[in-house]
Amino acid sequence: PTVIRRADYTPPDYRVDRIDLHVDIRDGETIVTATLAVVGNPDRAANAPLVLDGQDQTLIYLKMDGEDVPPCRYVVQPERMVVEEVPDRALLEIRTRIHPEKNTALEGLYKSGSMYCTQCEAEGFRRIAYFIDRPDNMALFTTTIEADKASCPVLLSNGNPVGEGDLPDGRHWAKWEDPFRKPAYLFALVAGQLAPVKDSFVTASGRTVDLRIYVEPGNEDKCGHAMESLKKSMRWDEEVFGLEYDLDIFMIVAVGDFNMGAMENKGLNVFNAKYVLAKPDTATDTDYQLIEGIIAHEYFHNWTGNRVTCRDWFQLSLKEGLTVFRDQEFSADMNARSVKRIQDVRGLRAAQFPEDAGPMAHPVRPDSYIEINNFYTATVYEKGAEVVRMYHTLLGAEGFRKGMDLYFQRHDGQAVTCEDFCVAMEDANGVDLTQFRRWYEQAGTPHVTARGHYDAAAKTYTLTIEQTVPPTPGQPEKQPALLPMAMGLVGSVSKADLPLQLDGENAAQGTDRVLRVTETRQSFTFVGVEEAPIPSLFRGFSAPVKLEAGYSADDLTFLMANDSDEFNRWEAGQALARRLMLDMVAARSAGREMAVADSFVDAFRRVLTDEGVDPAFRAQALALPSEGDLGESMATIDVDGIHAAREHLRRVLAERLKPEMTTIYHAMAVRGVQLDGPAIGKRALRNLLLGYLAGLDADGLALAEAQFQSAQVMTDSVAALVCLGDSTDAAGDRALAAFHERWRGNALVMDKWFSIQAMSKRPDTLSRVKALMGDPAFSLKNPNKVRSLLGAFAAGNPTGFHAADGAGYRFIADQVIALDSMNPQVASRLFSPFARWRRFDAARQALLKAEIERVLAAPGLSKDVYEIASKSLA
Ligand code: HT7
Ligand code: ZN
Repeated sequence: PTVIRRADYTPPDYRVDRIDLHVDIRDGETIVTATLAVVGNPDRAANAPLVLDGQDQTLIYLKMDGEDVPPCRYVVQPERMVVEEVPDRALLEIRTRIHPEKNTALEGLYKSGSMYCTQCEAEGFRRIAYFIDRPDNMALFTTTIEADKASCPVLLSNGNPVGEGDLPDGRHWAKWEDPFRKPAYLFALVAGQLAPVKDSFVTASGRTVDLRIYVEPGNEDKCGHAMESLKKSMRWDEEVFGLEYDLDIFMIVAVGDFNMGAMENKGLNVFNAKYVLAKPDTATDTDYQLIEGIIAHEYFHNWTGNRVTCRDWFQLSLKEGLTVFRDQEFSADMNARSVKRIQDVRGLRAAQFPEDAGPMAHPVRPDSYIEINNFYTATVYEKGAEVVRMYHTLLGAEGFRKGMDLYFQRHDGQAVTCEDFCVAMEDANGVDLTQFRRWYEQAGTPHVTARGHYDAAAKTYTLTIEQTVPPTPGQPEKQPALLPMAMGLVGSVSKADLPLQLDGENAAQGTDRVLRVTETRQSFTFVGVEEAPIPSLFRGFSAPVKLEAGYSADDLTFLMANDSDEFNRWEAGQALARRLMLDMVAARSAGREMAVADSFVDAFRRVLTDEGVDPAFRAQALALPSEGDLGESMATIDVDGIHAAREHLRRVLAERLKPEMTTIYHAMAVRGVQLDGPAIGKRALRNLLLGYLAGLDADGLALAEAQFQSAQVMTDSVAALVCLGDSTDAAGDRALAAFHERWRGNALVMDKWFSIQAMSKRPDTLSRVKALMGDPAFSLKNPNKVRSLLGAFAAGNPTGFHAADGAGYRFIADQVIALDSMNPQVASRLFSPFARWRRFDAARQALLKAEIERVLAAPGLSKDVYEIASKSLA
């Protein structure tokens, strides 16, 4: 397969200025007639042909300026059509036949249930019509949809509705016009039996926007939260960034079959139903928060992505990193800020750090790809958001806003680059960000060590920071990154933040400041330091680095209790727990007892019982680092050792703190159905404690069974079912059967039932997962089902997937091969855990490698899976 390189970017020889689409949907086939107004680039070579992207279409005819184009002037290849002798301006009319009913890849036009819908990012439009399908071709679109009126009463596309009417034979049509130029990846079309939930929003300038959420009839009562989230997002973007919505109508459609979470098509967002539909008895608190965040994310794309888009797909983080940062800030403003930050950093560490340390490591702005769908990664999204956050940290909220304003002023209506964004930030603030650009260029998570020295006589404190960026594929040598380090010094006696005055400064500048770390080794000397401090570094996780600060266990316990930065209080607790568990893993592997220090239990007790601390924060602080997190800290991941150590520590904590845990479990009960922040926080703490207690003894399991039976909200039901599903007691199967009986008609709730079983700690989980594939609710064709059963097993059940006999590997590799011919995007994601094969012991490495080789040898392998497999072995 061809490697596409960023360095090879050239402007296109032609552009499509306008496209008039006519989509005639019939049972079994759809006829697409596209009229393209094509304009030649004056700089093109004299004989440059017009190359239109297109695949999986049958050409019916091709006309230019009203005349049939003779066959000698064009050639149709599997992925393009090449037309010779196209003048500077031409009107092409291209009619093709496509088969949405047979489209299992869910790219382009496909059927989800009885509904027709589209997914065009990144390169799906070329499966609908021949076109210049690259993001720097921004065209004006009009779309006419024609379909059977009874089976497809609702016909939607981008922009504003401009006409509709009836046709003979029970058919009808609707025409949509989008006044904003856009790349083809933002095109959307929906046709089907859909029920609208309607509302409206008055913009800051007084325009009324119609808001509609379209769902399958019967689901109208599950849209309230999505609609409220949309209105909050619209207001927030006006207030924080001065950005107003620009069309008269904004629509969201929920579909059951979708490769990702949602898609920001102009004026017509298409969503995985999982991120729209919610009622307290069907959706968990986490689902509610995800819906709020994803609705916001897609809405925010209207400016960061749609009005200003990417020049090419290497610039993907321009829109995704920025929009993730915006949705994170929105959610932080709507909920508890530090808890949101903790959740985001947990996510970054769980997915992005391993990616950055493996064979698929790539910069935030990648240099090459084989299949762009493989680059919708944690690096482009989440590390990209950290990069945007660092501008915010370095320039301050005001400076960042100035940069954003200038970015829109310069680039509205354009397809631009990450460099353009950086230049706007520089110019608006009069700063030089040359070194900062390394964050776009270099892959790999910087490793930072910090050491401090207090001179009591001179009252100085010297902090020495060293950084290295590890080598990654294709990048053996790295330069130091610019690290904004938010920090403070906590007095060891006063337990308060000390004034911060650097040597050479006239006066202290507050007690919390951002230092710019620019060198491989750099020292900062603070003067007037009246007492020995414990440094609190990278507060709020101000740069995406791995920090080793040489803290003693006492230092960490001190910071857990006294750091004024809530994020770093949490961080200190995690570091303490991580250190303890890694010691336990080492002890186990040396044949020694896994000892748990009393001081750790005491520190845990103090957080648990501190009623002055918000329950949501306590829940975060008392959740031990995950097995994946611990593995990241080991040279060779000891799967069984990590599991044994973590489970042992959970049991010891539950044993030693059972009375306190039980009391607080009951005290955190929430009456009835309450969905506000405090109720969510209480449930989070209560359910965390239920996990500890249910893993301990019969009393705990009884609590779980009682909670399962009386639960009034899905959060409590699922939390109890997770505990019961982990147990081999008959109560587990009873609860799973009862849940199935109650919810088997609800696809989204059944996803939870599949996931809980796939991630179960039971020893027979693999055989149960295999059996579940035969459940009538399961289908390999539905991405949500694949993710909830197979994805949850492969990525969320370390001991099951990494079983020493390799049975987990064989099973998932079989499913990847089966899935690849249907849906390469989903197959490739399911396959990704194999990429980390070199991180495990020799026996597992051999087993994993053999499966990667088997997948690579599968006939007709997609580019998607090929890229992951071949890069993993390189
Ligand atoms: N921009 C959207 C990405 C997306 C996507 C990409 C590839 C294949 C299918 C897809 N569905 C959605 C979603 C977002 O980041 O907002
Ligand atoms: Zn996005």
